[in-house]
Amino acid sequence: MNFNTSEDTIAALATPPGEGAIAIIRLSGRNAFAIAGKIFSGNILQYSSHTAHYGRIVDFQGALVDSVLLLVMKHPHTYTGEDLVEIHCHGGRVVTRKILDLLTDAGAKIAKPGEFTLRAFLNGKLDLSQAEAVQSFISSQNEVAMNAAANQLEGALSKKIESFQKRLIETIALLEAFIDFPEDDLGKEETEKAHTSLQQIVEEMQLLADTFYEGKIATDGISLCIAGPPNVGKSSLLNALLGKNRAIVSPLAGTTRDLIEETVQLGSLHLRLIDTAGIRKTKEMIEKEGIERTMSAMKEADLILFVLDASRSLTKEDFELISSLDPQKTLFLWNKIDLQMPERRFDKAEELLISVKDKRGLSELKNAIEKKIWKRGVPSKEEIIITKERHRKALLASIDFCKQAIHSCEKKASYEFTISDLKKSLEELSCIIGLNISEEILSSIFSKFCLGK
Ligand SMILES: Nc1nc2c(ncn2[C@@H]2O[C@H](COP(=O)(O)OP(=O)(O)O)[C@@H](O)[C@H]2O)c(=O)[nH]1
Ligand SMILES: [Mg+2]
Repeated sequence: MNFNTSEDTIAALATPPGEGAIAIIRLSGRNAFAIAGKIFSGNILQYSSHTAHYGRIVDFQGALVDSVLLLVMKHPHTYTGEDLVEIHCHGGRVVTRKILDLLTDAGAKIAKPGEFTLRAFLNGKLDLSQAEAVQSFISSQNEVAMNAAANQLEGALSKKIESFQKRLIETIALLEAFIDFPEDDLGKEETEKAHTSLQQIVEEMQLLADTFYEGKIATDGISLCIAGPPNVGKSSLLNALLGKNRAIVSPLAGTTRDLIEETVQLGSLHLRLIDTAGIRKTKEMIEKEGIERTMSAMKEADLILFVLDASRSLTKEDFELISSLDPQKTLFLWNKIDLQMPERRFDKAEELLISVKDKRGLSELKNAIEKKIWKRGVPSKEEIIITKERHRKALLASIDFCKQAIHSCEKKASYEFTISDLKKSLEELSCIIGLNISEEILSSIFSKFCLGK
């Protein structure tokens, strides 16, 4: 995707399209004031920065289009770092279209998705990881994702990356000094200092890279598959977790045949819940296909809630199935304890006693799901967690180069090799905050933004 050149003044609707109390149209670039001035009743060029003005938008024949509030913000203290105008008009499809048409007729270009933020990045208002955080913040589905994005937007991730860089640069400087003055032999103590420092950096970078586990859960959510034999209350449980009657519940075995998927927010988790066909031997074609789908849904799921009926004994088939499950990603639920407590329990597996009918054990179930997923606990508000695969890859590459540097340090190879590896490690970190970044990568990042941002 090609963005407009920085010579262009860009315009876009910054609020969601459709009907609303107000809509905001943004205009950014060197001619923003002149262009807006062509269709606004007031004299924009005379306004002071960061002031709001009530006036009329008129077409080129002088006919009234809308009464609006117009915000004037002069560069460099603006979101994009350029002159910026916001037109707060009535939130209708036709009126916003009309104003945008007038702006383009007056010389503005329509902005591509993410183009305002791209300009903010290019003008040094935000670094790349902060710019990426803008979209993550807007699209976050839960508080953990929102906090992670907020920290990143505030520059916490950038600061952390910069601190790694600073320490790498210090080590490079130490080694370079030795190359420049080889007669001053780098003492054993100093070599050890460099070695320890690099090892510490690697450890800390690895810890940060590992937070991608939490980051992915927060941003992508998790898939949770409800499975088990027929008639144990799987669909009833789905409905209870959703708080609505989504799936058909019936005393007849084999009622649910296809997968039923719904998303729901459960505490700190964004869940994709999947109800499945009960697993049993059957000759019936459709049910058979349903059971195959159950099996693949179980394989793909992050977590399986394996439901059993506490009021009936387990069959040989049930046992076979249970022993084939991965205990790492399975919670066993004995349902219908309103009828009877289960006869037997498993030795090592995690099990819970519930009654969907009486709503017993459901809040314990929610806690158990959260605990099972957030293996290290729910991330705190201040915690810096990475949420982008791009960042994780760059960190891992940086770690690899750093490890190579440590290795050549240990082998007492020439310091040139160590320095060269450390510089590569540094470059990988730079990519995260947006130095050394190709246009292609920039384009792929910003094109995922919503329009007008
Ligand atoms: N007594 C009792 N019956 C339940 C409970 N949960 C579900 N049922 C009943 O068990 C039958 C099968 O439920 P359903 O959700 O369709 O099971 P599925 O085949 O596993 O999806 C229905 O008649 C439900 O009303 C429970 O906790 N206690
Ligand atoms: Mg069912």
